[in-house]
Amino acid sequence: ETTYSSISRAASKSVFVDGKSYSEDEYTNVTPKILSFIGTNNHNRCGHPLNLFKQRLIEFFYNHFRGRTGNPIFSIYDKISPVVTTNENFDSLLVPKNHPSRNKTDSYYLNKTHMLRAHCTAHQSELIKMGLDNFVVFGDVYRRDEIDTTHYPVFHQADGVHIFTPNELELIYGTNVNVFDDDKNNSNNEKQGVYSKEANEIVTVHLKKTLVTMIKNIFGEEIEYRWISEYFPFTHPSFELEINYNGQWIEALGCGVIRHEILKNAGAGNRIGWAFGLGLERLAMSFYSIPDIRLFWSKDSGFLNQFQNLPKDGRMKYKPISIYPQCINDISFWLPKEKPFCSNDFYELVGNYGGQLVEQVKLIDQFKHPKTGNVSHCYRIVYRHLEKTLNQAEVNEVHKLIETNATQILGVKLR
Ligand code: FA5
Ligand code: MG
Repeated sequence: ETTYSSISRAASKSVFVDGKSYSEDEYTNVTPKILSFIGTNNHNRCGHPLNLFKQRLIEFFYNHFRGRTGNPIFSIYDKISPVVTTNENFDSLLVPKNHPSRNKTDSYYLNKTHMLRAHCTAHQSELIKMGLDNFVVFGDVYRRDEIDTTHYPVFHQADGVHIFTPNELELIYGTNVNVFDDDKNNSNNEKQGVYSKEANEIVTVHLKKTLVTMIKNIFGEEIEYRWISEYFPFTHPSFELEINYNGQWIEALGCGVIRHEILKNAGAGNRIGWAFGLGLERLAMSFYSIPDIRLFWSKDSGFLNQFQNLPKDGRMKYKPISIYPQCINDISFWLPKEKPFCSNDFYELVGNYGGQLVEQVKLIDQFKHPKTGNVSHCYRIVYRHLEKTLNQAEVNEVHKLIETNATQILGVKLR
């Protein structure tokens, strides 16, 4: 990393991201590799498991929170640039000047004032300043971290905020609630000094109930979960929600009652509210049984294809793809005129004769001859062995078998 980035730094003196330039200084530690992830936006790519999972979360927030006229009250943001100021990522959230997350060893800096967001919470203050009370921000976040099956230097988060109107608190509580405490110094493990015991209780219970409902809504009623007390500079009290997946507890999200000072600085000093931040990969990995976080970056069609035709509310168990390379062979034929032909028959035949070697089959082209009216289909068959590298000769043998049987059984004529 050191040599690579110092070479590029010596050559340019500026970092370019999204058409903007940032002059380098002693803080600059982004690498070309890290910068190359920006703009990929897996969470916005149709058919990507992160996108499917994001849609489930959006659906939950739209349906669960509705205004008096039945309209969804949460707004969704998923196209905010990951380049933020250190003020947005840290100061606006009351992160102390000496907090370890500010270190160059932990975060990616463009320079002293600009960085790649380390969490989506970086946008909280700005959005509240804009007058928003209910929103969820989806985005890619960047942290200097090791790479293993559950950690990657780029991952995605969803950050939600819900700020209560006085009317809403009253509706929940049944009677008028004082948001603030008469004794401002009355802070303890359970609450911030400024807020009243009742308001703090209502918001904490509402927060936990919402997030558990969200998790159950996605994973099913049976999902096992537990709350853990946590610390974040920007919330108090703070919690972490863990879910049990295959006997293992995984950290799904962090949350808490927003620090009053943040609301005050953003022009909402007369209010109380909650916030949470969750890791999209972590939850999507459990949901779809994806064993390795690196797979989210896979360009291998064996990975992405499995999610391609999945309905938005569908759940599936990811089938591990082999590490061995694919062999791709196409087959084209004229359909029989004398009997009906259906693609599923061909898929089944390919399965019968190709067996375990076939990873995917798909119709990639069809053509109707303008004069004869004959119809031809072209299918792409992707072969891949689970335990070894296939050679073309082996594949050809199976492919030949499929051709012969398609001719005999289905009555097609090879082109
Ligand atoms: C945060 O990032 C806080 N901003 C969350 C928050 C927001 C708390 C609002 C309170 C209010 P944390 O660093 O724990 O917290 O990350 C949040 C979630 O992101 C984790 O629960 C986990 O699901 C996911 N996550 C964290 N680190 C990684 C990683 N290296 N790879 C994949 N997912 C990760
Ligand atoms: Mg955490």
